[in-house]
Amino acid sequence: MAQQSIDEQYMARCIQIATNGLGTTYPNPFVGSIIVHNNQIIGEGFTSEYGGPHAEVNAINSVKNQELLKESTLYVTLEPCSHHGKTPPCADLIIKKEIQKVVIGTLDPFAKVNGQGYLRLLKNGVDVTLGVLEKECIKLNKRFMTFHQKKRPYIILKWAQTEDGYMGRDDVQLWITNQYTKQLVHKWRTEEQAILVGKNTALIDNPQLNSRLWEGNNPLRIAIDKNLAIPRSFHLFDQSQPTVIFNSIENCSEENLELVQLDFTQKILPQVMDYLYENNIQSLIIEGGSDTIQHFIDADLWDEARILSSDTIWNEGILAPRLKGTRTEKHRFLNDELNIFENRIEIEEP
Ligand code: AOF
Ligand code: ZN
Repeated sequence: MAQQSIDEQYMARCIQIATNGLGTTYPNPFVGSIIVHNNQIIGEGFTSEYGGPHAEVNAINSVKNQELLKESTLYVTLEPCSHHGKTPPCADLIIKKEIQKVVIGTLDPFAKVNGQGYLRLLKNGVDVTLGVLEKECIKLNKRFMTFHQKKRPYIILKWAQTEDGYMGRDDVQLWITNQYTKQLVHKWRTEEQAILVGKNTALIDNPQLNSRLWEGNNPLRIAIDKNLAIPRSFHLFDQSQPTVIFNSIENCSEENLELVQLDFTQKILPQVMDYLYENNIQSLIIEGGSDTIQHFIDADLWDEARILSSDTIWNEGILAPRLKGTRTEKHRFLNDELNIFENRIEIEEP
């Protein structure tokens, strides 16, 4: 088999194992790495929880016979780091272990690395191949990449709508989808670093915005509530997880609660983005309501929409948000009996 295709197969395995880290490594990217000796995988690793070892370290440590490293190739989805952060540089470890060949998916846009890990390997005589399955490796860490390139979190819009395009009522909370999709949404919540709703959704639904139906981390809860109208008895204030309320009133904070004052005479979404960037929030899922989501769409502040559509007809209610001029992919979701679709729409970079 041609070397390129062999490299691609091994890189595909790296991508596969990297996803084990999704939702646990923030604000670190989740990376996958394998060690190949004589066409055999002899070690594998993925990024540990935040603060823990990187993928390459875990892959190297998993090799029983460390002597074999000198004759092995290390594959990794992201450029090995070159800086001292919470952990020492992976590039130095690779050099120390005398690994001769390294195959990298894509460069790390983080300012402290940004090509320097790649260069350090080259300068030390390592045979480096760059850009294997590059598109896939960039997509794998779309959150981390977007955060560093656009200086804002990766934004996912999520809503459920009826077949005739309604998503709710302004007085009561109604369910469009079912227990299976609810669980799916909780899984999605474990994957993102923060979750945001507007005031109306908070008032009508009194949401908990946690991941109680799926094993994993809870996201940072965020609400936009100009006049602090959400009652303190609501779930958002139960102190069960860190919560940020953007408002116009005062600046004070309590345990697990941050009241962040914005200037409501100016556009607020850029201010929200600045806050999230400064606080290293790399991904955000927005769960409503319609107006809040529409504001993000109108400001072109989104990367992906996940729309759960059921075959119910309401004939009235609050209209679901409208996306403009984007590529749509429609998937039949769950099984035929449930009649629920997930449309996943992603903005494609030129
Ligand atoms: C790698 N392999 O698996 C990951 C990398 O504070 P630290 O030491 O954990 O470093 C964090 C930075 O390291 C992070 O911003 C990103 O640039 C890189 N992540 N690098 O070689 C990995 N997760
Ligand atoms: Zn590293």
